[in-house]
Amino acid sequence: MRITPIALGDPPLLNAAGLHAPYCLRTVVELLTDDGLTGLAEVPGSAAINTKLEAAREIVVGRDPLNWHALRSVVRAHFGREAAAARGDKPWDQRALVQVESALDVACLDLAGRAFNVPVATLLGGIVRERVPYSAYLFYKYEGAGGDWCFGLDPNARGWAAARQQPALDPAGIVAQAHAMVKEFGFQSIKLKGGCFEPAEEVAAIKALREAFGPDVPLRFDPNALWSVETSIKWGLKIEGVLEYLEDPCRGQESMAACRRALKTPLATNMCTTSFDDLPGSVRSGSEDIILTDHHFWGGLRASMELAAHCRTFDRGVSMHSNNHAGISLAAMTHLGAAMPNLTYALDTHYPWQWEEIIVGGRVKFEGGCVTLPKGPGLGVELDRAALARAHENFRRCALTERNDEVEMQKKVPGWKFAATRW
Ligand code: GKR
Ligand code: MG
Repeated sequence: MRITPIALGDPPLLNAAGLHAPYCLRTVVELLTDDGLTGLAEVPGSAAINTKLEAAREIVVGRDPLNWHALRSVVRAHFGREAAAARGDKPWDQRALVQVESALDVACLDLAGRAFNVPVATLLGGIVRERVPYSAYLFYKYEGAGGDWCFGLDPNARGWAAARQQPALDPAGIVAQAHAMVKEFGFQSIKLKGGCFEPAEEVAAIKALREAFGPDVPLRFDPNALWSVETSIKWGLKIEGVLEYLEDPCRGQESMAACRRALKTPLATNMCTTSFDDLPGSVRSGSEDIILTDHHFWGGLRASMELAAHCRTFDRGVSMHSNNHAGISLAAMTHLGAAMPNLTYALDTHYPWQWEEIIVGGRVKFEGGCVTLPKGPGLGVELDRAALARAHENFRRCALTERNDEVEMQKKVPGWKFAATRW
């Protein structure tokens, strides 16, 4: 079992918890078998996750990668339970143990696919779509592209690479960003990350997007639970009929349920229903219409398929959440998108915001907003060792040990504080 922490350049993107650092952290996990196969996985990187992955090594090595249930129960017996509340109140999920399960699940599936010469999507039940649609993911941002460019701009950048380093702090900036991203990747749906400015400003940006792209381009908006129930209803009513879904306007299942009773717009979540322990509360309260799966946070691709069955039973839609990621995660997300019959929304991805890659062949191509299921067995991707070494060197040099958007924001706005409910 090899564990390699990496850092990839990331622009100064704003969100409810502050600002992205110049690098985002990921960790690459490789499982090597005694007959020479290597299974890959990629998870969010942090000292807490890496420590747990290291601690898992002694119980993983020597196990059968084809017996997932046995491996998962050994992991659970070793580490104990991780409470749903360990998710925390930030936009991203801060649990660590679930990442160990996710990494092992994906790497074991990659191994099985390679051993039997079939794609991971086949092992998840079969391919229902070869071309998996993704959504544009817009962010308010400061000027800059992140990474090595964090203290300056690349004057030679063209197209999306040039647009990516532009600031976007008002509706015109957001619309310009959307045009550049859609032109480059062909996305057919658009999401705006909110929770950064007063609701009136962000709602104006949504209306500007609607004006610019028309009613046929589905729009999503995600204030990451920074609004009170009253604010959610007040502003939600002003954009009734405009959104495909409104994501986590307010915090917690009961608040989401109250908001849902008042609005016709479907509500989606990656904040109030994020684990199997949360499902009974979701059904009882009726907190959302759509659950955003993310194999990193639900404990792997097979766990996401289990979630999909729950969603089918309880009449929930399924869409997909994303954090910053590289090509191994993109391949895993695409296999899940290819195999899940009821994943009928375009998937979220942060992929356009990065420019580096750690897989052979470099950056993955999007056509018409879609990623075509990779050819080849397993996940269908191979590690580019030289690129992995560079990304690991970035990790060593940037000296980040966890994601802390509040600290990054304080570098720009001294004294800035995260608030669980701001408006
Ligand atoms: O990367 O800033 C970000 C996002 O806000 C991310 O942390 C969230 O987890 O993409 C996310 C979401 O809530 O949909
Ligand atoms: Mg969200």
